[in-house]
Amino acid sequence: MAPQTRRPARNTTPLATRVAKAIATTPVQDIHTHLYDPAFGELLLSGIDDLLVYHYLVAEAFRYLTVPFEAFWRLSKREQAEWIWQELFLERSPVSEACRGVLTTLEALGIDVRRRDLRQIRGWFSAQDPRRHVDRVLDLAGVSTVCMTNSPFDDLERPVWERGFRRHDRFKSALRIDPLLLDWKKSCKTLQAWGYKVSPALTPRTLGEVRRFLGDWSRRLESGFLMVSLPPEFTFPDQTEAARLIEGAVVPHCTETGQPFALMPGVRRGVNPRLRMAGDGVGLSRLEGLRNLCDAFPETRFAVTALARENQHELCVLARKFRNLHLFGCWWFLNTPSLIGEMTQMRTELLGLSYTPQHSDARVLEQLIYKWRHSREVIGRVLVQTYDALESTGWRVSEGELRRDVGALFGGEFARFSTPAPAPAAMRHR
Ligand code: RAT
Ligand code: ZN
Repeated sequence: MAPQTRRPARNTTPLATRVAKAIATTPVQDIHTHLYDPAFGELLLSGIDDLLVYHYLVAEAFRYLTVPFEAFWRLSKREQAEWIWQELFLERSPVSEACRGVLTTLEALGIDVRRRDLRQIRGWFSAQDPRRHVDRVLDLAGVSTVCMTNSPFDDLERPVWERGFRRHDRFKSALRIDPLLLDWKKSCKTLQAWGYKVSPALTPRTLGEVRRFLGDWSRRLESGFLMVSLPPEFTFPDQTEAARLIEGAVVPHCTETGQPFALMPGVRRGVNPRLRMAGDGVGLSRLEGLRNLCDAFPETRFAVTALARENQHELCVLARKFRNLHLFGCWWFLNTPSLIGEMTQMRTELLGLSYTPQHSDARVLEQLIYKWRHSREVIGRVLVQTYDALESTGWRVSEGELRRDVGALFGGEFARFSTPAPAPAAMRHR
């Protein structure tokens, strides 16, 4: 872009008000959720019982519950929700982030939380028209689009994709491939059953067939990118099947189709399997593997969110070295106000606006409301400090520039990163 001399007029509105306005009015493209297009029916979780049995809350309820784990799992969803409501909301104050999130959500929907009446809350949800409710929630959350996490290995969602359906234009797709990379023994058999000529040994023919599988599913989902979550020990290059499949099939597929590959390192699955989905933990990741991937495959774009707080600084430095690396979100145990604040400040200081501060990871439709409301509050606070420091140099930021910058953070920058590099002719201007 040619250099410009545009000096914004002096704006007398306080900076905090201008930032708050930009944050509140800029729609978010939520790049990682576990929500489903309404065409998936009951797979799109919604309502107070689903909000209460969220696995973040299950883990917290078991801090206090004394019953055997199995006794809880034998209950119906409704009963589990009642136990959690009793334990986390009535027996003590609901101060944790996940608890407060339920209340932020209810309050935003116009439900009076002061009554503490689960029956009345249930009544409110069952009175909603499901179709209109989806768009209303997305609008209330200030979210323009959500990206689903779609796995061909999921027996509940696969048939829906195979049958085909009319897509909701606000639900995008990412192709999730954890089983393919992390349990090749099993997924090899699954792929064989689906007609791919793969063998347990990762021969060139097998890798070619895995690419064919990825191609078929990328087309079917119209996926924007591929995703995998990884254990802390993952490294690259390596003799593990995951590393060899990434090199021989995933990276070539992503390069060929122009899709980024999102890596989510740091999850230790099943630390306490008795907690089922709530039983996963966190570990410090080795990031050399990521550095080697970025270095070896400069044409492939890697989007990364790591689960350990202690990995965040090294990741920022790595992103300064590799433009094919994009950091996103404060994932899972990091999605709490104090850590979002710390990470957003550090990322802004080290990376400017070239990252995506947050994704929601919502599993229940209405969670979009609190996850984005809470994140917007924290990101807003960090941005006020950031622009305040900037303006103390004498530099002025116009309202349009604030909107532009927030738009970049709320999805614009990820979209730019995800778009294949421009043709060389366009580079002449730089
Ligand atoms: O945050 C979560 O809900 C976790 O259970 C995981 O789904 C995690 O976000 C993931 O995508 O693996
Ligand atoms: Zn997730």
